[in-house]
Amino acid sequence: MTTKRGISLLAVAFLGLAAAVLAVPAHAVGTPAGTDITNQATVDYQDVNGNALQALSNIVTTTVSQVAAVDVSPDNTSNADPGDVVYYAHVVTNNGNGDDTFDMTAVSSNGWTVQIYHDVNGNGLYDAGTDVLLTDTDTDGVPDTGVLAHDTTYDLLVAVTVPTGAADGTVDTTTVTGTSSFDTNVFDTATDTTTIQAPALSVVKSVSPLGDQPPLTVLTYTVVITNNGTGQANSIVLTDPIPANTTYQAGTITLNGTGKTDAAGDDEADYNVTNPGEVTVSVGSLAASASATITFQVQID
Ligand SMILES: [Ca+2]
Ligand SMILES: [Ca+2]
Ligand SMILES: [Ca+2]
Repeated sequence: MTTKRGISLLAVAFLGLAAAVLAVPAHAVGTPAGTDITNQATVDYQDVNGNALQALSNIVTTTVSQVAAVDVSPDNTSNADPGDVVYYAHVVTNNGNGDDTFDMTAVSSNGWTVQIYHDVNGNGLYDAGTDVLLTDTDTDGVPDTGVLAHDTTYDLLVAVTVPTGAADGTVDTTTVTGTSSFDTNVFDTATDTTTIQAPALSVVKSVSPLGDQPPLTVLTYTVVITNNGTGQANSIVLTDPIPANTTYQAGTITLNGTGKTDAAGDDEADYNVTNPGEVTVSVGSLAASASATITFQVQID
């Protein structure tokens, strides 16, 4: 009993292995369409003297019909900045058993502009001048792969254009669909998920000392710029006009605790040069969650 059980388990394991090995090169839905399956029977017999005789049956023929199947892979995810064009690589596989043309669509959940390219050199990257927009080869109004033989693949690039005004944290899902022209009920989809990383600066000003102050009091203004977004902010420039009824106190500008001169061109800051009557500080870049602090002083007239 134990031995038989062991043998049967081994047999199952072997069959499973054989199936796995056979599955790799096998056609996804079997024998190619148009293949003739023919069958004929032979009967051998003898007469009373032992002479061999033979009779053949007629031949019956079955032609394999076409079945459509398609795979669109893989699903992709990416981060992107506003204004980016993100290219997602996909492979369309004709898993049917006959020639087929697959209509391709790609639709953004946010209604963003999406284009589909043939990745002509199959490198998964957009190459200007090499990769071309998909065309409608069968003139049904939808761009397609052209005729794909069974068990062959076609390389695509889906280009998602992120609008310049896209807010930090916006998520877009673009659905890519390939539909069989042989059987329009047969389709497959893949998704491209794009998460927007944009900078979002807050600017907070404070004054010291607080509260009502008499003339000749020196006021220290502090400006804190914080990037609350998930994308880097670049080319940050602060401008701050000196209020009426006050006088700027020479040489009081600081950036992140370091003193800056009032002259222009020698460091990040100046007073009354880049912008008349104003403090101007070129802060530069702030990564996500980073902040910069600017201070300067005025005296109440
Ligand atoms: Ca390419
Ligand atoms: Ca088409
Ligand atoms: Ca300066």
